[in-house]
Parts: sequence; structure tokens; C-alpha cells
Amino acid sequence: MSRIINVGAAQLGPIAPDESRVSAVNRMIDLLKQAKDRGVKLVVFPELALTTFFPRYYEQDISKMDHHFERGDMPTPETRPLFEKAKEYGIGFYLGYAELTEDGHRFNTSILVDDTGKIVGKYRKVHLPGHSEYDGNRPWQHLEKRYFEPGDLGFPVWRAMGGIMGMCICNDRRWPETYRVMSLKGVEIVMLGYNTPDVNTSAPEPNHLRMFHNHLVMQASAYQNSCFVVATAKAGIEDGCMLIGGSCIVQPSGEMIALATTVKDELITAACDLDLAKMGKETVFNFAKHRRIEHYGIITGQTGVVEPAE
Ligand code: CDV
Repeated sequence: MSRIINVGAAQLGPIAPDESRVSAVNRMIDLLKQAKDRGVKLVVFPELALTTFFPRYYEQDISKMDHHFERGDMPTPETRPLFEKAKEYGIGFYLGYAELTEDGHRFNTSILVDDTGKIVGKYRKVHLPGHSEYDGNRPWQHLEKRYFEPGDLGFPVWRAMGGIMGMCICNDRRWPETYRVMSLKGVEIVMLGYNTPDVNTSAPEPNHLRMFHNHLVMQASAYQNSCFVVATAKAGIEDGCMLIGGSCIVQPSGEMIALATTVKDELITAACDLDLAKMGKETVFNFAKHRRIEHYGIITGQTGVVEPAE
């Protein structure tokens, strides 16, 4: 039986601070329509896809940011039309949003909805970049450590739509542990959304490296874990802050098989043969045969660097 699944990365252009959820959802529904016309069965939307990338703004009282968060279960009244359209089209999707739980916890979250409209999985961002206090040396803030708690769900994977699916969010894509934990559970497609400013505001670095590193980490990780990576940006100038595009679909060889060419709303697609993931998992990256866990303990036993004595 064929294990080919048509996948789409539905990049969004900028979302202005005053743009409504309804408007963002309508833009996503337009991309879903394109996906349907192109025979796509699974669409990946960006990180925090319903709002502007609000961690760039400082608020002393974090509850003043709560209007950027979704409360209660998905779908909310504003997102319901997206769920309904996707179900009507028989398309599954990944959606990133800010989650405020009933007991007051705030997470940078994504969900996976299958092609029947059922929410099959939830992920909460583990690697939160940036800082928690106002930093006057930056042109804009990156306050994810202020507004979110680190995810408490680990890196689960799910059997859905004929494959083994996993999720992560933005900065997670830079960490090899993210993919390795999921690939130890057999992941075949890793989905992620991102918001990446084109300037590194924490240290001087040529701007072109932002796109290079974006692709470098995902191509290397797809190869080393023999899986597909479907990565979707929110891109373009949001309230004066430029976010890179470069949404892409990477196959298990590490090669890119689709790449966005704009920093606007744009759907890219690829037919992903999940058996390509199987091949690497059974040969070069046959973990059961080749991994040497007796030498890897330090990876989970130690967080920071401990250099040898002088
Ligand atoms: N949203 C993010 O996690 N952005 C980070 C930026 C701050 C470097 C990223 O890793 O792309």
C-alpha cells in the first residue's frame, strides 16, 4: 500500500498587532482552499498563527498580554471555521497558538488535528528562547521566557493519517535532542512552525546566517533521524520587525523538496513518501543496531558545559 502523503506548509505573511483572529483564520482558510485544490492531506501553519509575535513587547504585568492567548478547549469560537473547513476538505493540520490553561498556566502550544477533524495531539514548546526581563540593549524584545512556561508534555508522537507524526515549535528545531527523542519513537514527519526575526538581537551576527541556520538544522536533523521535516514561517515585516520566510519541506535524505519564495501568505507542497523515512531507519540510522547509549548518559545527566580542569 502506498504511503505517499501530500503535505503543505502554509506560510503566513505578517499579522499586525491589531489584526483580528477572524482575519488570520480567514487567511488560513484561503490557504486551505489552495491545499484542497492541490490534493494536500496535511497542512502545517506557523507558530502563534492567530496573533502577531507578541513576545517582542514588554508588559510588566503579564496578564495584560492575555488577549493574545486562547482560553479553554480548541476550537474556540474564532477558530471553529478553520476546523470545519479542514474537516469538510478532509485535510489534517498543525496549528500554533498561545494557550492559557484553566488553572492559569501559559504555554506556546501546537495541536495536530487529523483529516476527520479530531484533535489527535498537543505539544507545548520546550525550548523557550530569549529572556524574561526587559532588555534595553535590544531593538525589540524576545520575552518568551516571560510569557510562557517550558512545555510539560515532552515530545510525544502520534499515529495519524497513515504515518507517525511529531511536533515541535520554532527554537526547538535548533536542538538535536528534539528530533532524537521523537525519532526514538519512530517519528516519520516532524512538523513545526516558527517566527524568526532576521536579526540576531542577542549578539552581532551577519543577517544572512539566520536563513542559513534555519535550513541547516532542519536538513541535518531530517537526515540524522531519517524523517521528513515540514517547517512553516510567519514571515515579513510585523510592526517594524522583519521575520524570515524560508518555509520548507525536507525529506529524510536532508534534501529540501519544497521552499517558499515569498515572505507573504504562500502554500508550498510536496508528495512525501513515508517509506523513504523507513529506509534510513533500517540502515545507516538503525538505532537498535548502531547506537552506543553507554556513552550518551551525560546528555541527560548534565545541562551546561563542564570543561576539563586546566
Ligand atoms: N520563536 C522563536 O523561537 N524564535 C527564535 C529566535 C529568537 C532565534 C528561533 O529560534 O528562531
